[in-house]
Amino acid sequence: MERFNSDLYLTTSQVAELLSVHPSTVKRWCNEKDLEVTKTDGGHRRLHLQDVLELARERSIATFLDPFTPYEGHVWTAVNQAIDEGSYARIHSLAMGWLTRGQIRRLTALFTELGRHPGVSFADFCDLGVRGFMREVGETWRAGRLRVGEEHMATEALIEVLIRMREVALEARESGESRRVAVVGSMEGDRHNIGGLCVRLMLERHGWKVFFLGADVPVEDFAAMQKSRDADLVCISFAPPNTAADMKRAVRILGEFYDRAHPYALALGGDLSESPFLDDVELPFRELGILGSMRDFDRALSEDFGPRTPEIPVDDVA
Ligand code: B12
Repeated sequence: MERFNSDLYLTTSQVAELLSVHPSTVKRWCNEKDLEVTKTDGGHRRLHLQDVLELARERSIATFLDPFTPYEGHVWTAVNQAIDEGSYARIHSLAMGWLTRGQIRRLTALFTELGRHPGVSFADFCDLGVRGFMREVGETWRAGRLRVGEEHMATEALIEVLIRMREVALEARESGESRRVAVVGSMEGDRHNIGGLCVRLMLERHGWKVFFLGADVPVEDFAAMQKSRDADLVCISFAPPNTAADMKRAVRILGEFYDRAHPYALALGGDLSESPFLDDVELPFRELGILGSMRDFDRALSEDFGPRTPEIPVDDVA
């Protein structure tokens, strides 16, 4: 019985999902002895991952584990731990191992497959998967156990993953619908742009049209782009060396440029240890606030925006 606790024994529905076939097909394979079946004490069928993958190879059925040979078992366990327990520790340790051994294609494939897995929300993928891993990369670099070049390889790999995911998302989207417009970028002086890429993709998944300005964008340019594109939302990502004071300065400058003929909402976010108190700043914008995660942003986009463009009554702006 003990061996059925192993993560590598799959139920028939897990096999069906992995191979993208109907569960009745898996049962037929079991009955016809194409797959070796082991039964639990309760009489339920269990199939070993390696047997399943062997059958898939014989029948030219692709699975998301194909790029990871011979580590399919490790990836299967890590992905399931992320989905079932919300723990990305195994994903991160696999990714870190491949990074330090220079196996960047595997690292890229791991995050690509994780990002497109139906059991992983895009918000969790960003907050727990990408941010969690990059934090570990940053800490390992600071501890002197990772070279700058390796940190850069990790960054480039994750940027590639986010761009690939975007292409798939854009292809899948119906064109012609009326869309709300957002301007997204990182604060001037800040060269970190993965957070901004997450924001762009989250908005596009919510059906927004996004003007992505990249990193190190002068605050005045956010204001100018908002006006020229008549954007409904401006999103600015913040990370060190910027501080809470820089965030406050950005809000003040945007307030000075605010034109009530072009109302918009403002969302600030990113990796700042302390957030400024904005209570004492006059805010003409409809504020989405300072959001620490994609999960919060996802919720704010669904709840606060509803189906239509936000409008600020002129009286509230004066
Ligand atoms: C990659 C990286 C770099 C790369 C960036 C490349 C690139 N193209 O982005 C490079 C090498 C350029 C770099 C440079 C520097 N870096 Co750096 N960097 C990192 C690292 C390892 C990862 C950052 C990252 O991509 N995270 C992943 C993203 C997804 O996370 P995130 O930005 O937090 O975004 C998430 C949320 O915050 C939120 N979010 C973000 N933006 C927004 C916006 C909105 C609107 C919303 C709603 C949400 C939201 O959603 C995202 C998903 O969860 C971090 C380590 C860490 N702890 O993060 C250090 C880190 C941030 N860097 C650090 C430092 C010190 C620097 C440098 C000063 C180093 C130097 N001496 O030159 C320079 C600064 C350069 C500059 N002017 O910006 C320190 C900061 C320490 C501190 N608190 O002061 C860190 C923490 C590393 C460390 N452990 O010491 N860095």
